[in-house]
This record gives sequence, structure tokens and C-alpha cells, in this order.
Amino acid sequence: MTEHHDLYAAHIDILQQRTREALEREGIEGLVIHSGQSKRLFLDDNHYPFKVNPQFKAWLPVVDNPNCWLVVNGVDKPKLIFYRPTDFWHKVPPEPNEYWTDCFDVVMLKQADLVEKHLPFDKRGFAYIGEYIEVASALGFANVNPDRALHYLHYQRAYKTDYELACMREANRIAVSGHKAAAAAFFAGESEFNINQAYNLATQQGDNDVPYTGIVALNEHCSILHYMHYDTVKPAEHRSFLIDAGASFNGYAADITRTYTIGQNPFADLITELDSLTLSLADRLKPGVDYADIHFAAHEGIADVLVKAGLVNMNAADCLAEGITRTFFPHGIGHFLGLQVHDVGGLVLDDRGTPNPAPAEHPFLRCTRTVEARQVFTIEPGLYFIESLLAELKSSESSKYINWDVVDTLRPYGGIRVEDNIIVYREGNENMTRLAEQKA
Ligand SMILES: [Mn+2]
Repeated sequence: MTEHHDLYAAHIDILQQRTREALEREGIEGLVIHSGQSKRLFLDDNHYPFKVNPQFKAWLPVVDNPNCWLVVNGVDKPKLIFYRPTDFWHKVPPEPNEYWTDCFDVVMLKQADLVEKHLPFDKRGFAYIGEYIEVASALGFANVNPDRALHYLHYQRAYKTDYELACMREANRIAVSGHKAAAAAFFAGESEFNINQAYNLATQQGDNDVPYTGIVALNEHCSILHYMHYDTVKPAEHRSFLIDAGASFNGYAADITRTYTIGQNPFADLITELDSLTLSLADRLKPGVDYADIHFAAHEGIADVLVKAGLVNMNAADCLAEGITRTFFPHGIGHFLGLQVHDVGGLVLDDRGTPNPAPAEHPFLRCTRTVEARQVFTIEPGLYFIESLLAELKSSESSKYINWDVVDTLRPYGGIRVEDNIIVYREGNENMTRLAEQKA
């Protein structure tokens, strides 16, 4: 896979352009971007897994090296201060010599606290971009994470470069290989813990390499939206399996969800319905469409499914009007995807960062932007049997519209989510997830 190599220089050109514009808005000369630092546990000598500053990994595929710095001004060749200590305790990264190295003036840093001599002498024209404000102030930066520049960069990050799209395709390919192995482990009757191991083995990514903690849920656990526990005990029966798991490539994320059951049962029909709903909602992604409208369309789709499955004794329009779909589908339809699994810039009106929050009745929607070409979204409708939300519904006026006997037969399966990753182009969409599945 070298497609992304050829595209990398053009990616850097675009970042340079964006940097020039961000600097102009902020009225400064340059940015100093810190990869981060290793974080120690409280009263301990162990460290948390290192998670790189996303503004740093936007420039180069180095995600595992703290104490690195970038100095960029959008005009000159970016300077990379690459941390390479003499250390016999830890693995020291090799001197960079890859397809991306030529795009930088690289200097080596042997000792983290000696970075000063590589940074601009006069800090007044520069802003620090990073998490360690005390480090920035010790180094003499007065301007830290400036709003106008960051708003601009975050907004622009929604438009992916060809390099980024290639990386995300590869992340999807890797994740799909994991999903395949995980499904096989489910059908073989494994525990959640062992299914997760099968996923990690197939992707060759550990729990700290994947872009987010994977959700590997069996039976009722499928109803816990952010279930992050891996049960080591096999359940007596394998009824359903929901897996929301991603993979990383060069710092870019895939974010895929699939749901399975064994044999033919009413839950299997629901999975089929949700699968077609994901595909039909994905087809609605088009330049000029409000992403929030796709969320509303998802509720219409869920209402249809509830009627068709006999879960409610009313028509779809009334089901929607009564707000009953929110009990079964309580989260957002999806989000931007990229360097972060929930990529930034979803809830603003413009590149100045004017807030455009989610509507009050749909507080968990993570994107309210107008869909445009080169944006990458997840589409992830769900239908769940969540105890607390069902109890609320049961004690409400709307309880009479629910066929509780049907609900009760489906509760033991927990719930369903089907999530794909989609690139929008002017001419049409690319469903990276389905394409990767077809090739797998
Ligand atoms: Mn997602």
C-alpha cells in the first residue's frame, strides 16, 4: 500500500495553505506544535499510554513519540524537532527516513528539556499549539492555543486531502479484517474478552493502538451504548453480538459497527432492517444537505421499523410525533471522522467557530454542518432495548402505543447498530466500509 506516499506532498501543501490563512487571521508569524508528553500516573512511576496532539499528527504519521515539535509558518519548509533520546529503558524511534521525511527540515532532540535552542528565539510572533500550557509558558510563549487560528484549522479539517482519504480507506480495510475475525469468534461461542482478542490479533492493533475503546457486547450488553467492559465469562447462550470497533492508520481512524445474531428470529429481521436503513441514509449524504436532516430522516426510518416489527400499535407519523423513536434510538446519526474518531468542527456555522449546537430535542447529535465534498462521515442508526428508557416510556402517556409483549421478546438481544464510514464527493459517495468488506 503506497498510494498514500504519492499523495503526501500535496497534503503538506494544503496544510501550508491553511496555516497561512490561520496565521493571517491570528495576526502572527508561526505555530509551534507540540506532540505532547508522557503522562505519569498519580503517585506512581508508570505512564498512561501516549496519545499524540491531533494538530501534530495532522502533519506527519508519527503518533508514538512525545517531546517532538513542529515549527510552521505556511511558507518555509516545516521544521520537525524529532525526539530521539539515548535511553536503554525504552524503545528509541529510528531516525526518520521515510516517504514523509523530505517534507521537513529535521533536527534531532536528545533531551526533552533542551528543545529551547531549536525553537524560534523571539517567541512573540509564535503561538504554542498543545496541551502543556506550563511548558509553553516556561519556554516563553504568551500566545497559547489561539482561538481564531484553531477555529479555522478545525473547520478546514472537515475537508480531507487525497492523502487523508487514502489513509482512511486503509484504516477501514484493517478494521474490516478485525470485524471478520470477531464475527467468527462470536459464532464459535467465545467470550467478549476472547472476541476482542480475536479482533486485536486480526488487525495487529492493541487496545491502545485502535482509535477508541472497542465495544464488544453480547446479548443484553448490546443495549449499553458505551459498553466498555470485556466479560471473560462466556454467556450460557449467544443470542446477539454488537461490535463497534475501529482501526488506525497513520493516525486516521475507522469507526465501524456491526450486529449479529444466530439463526432466524425476529431480531435477525430487525438487523436486516437497520442494515438497509444505514445504506439508505448514507445515500442521502450529498453536497448541500444539512447533516441534521439525515438525523431526522433516521428517526423516520426507525419509526417505520417500529411499525413494521409490530413494536408499536400506531402509524409511523404518529410514532414520530409522539417522540417514541427517541426511546429506541437515543443517540446521534453520526459524526465527522478523521484524525479523531469524533472529528472536530461538527458543531460550528463557519470557520470563525460560530457555534451551531445540536437541536434541543436531539442533544447528542455531533454534527450540524452542511454536507460538502471531501467530508467523511459515519452513518450509524441504532435500535435498542434500554431498560431505563423503556421504564420511562412505560410510565408515560405513550405506554399504550407500545406492544410490550413484542418488546419483551426482543429485550434479551439488547440492540442493534450498523455503522459505515462514507466519503462524500461531488459526483457521489464512497462507502469505504462496504467496499472494504467486498474486497475482504
Ligand atoms: Mn461512530
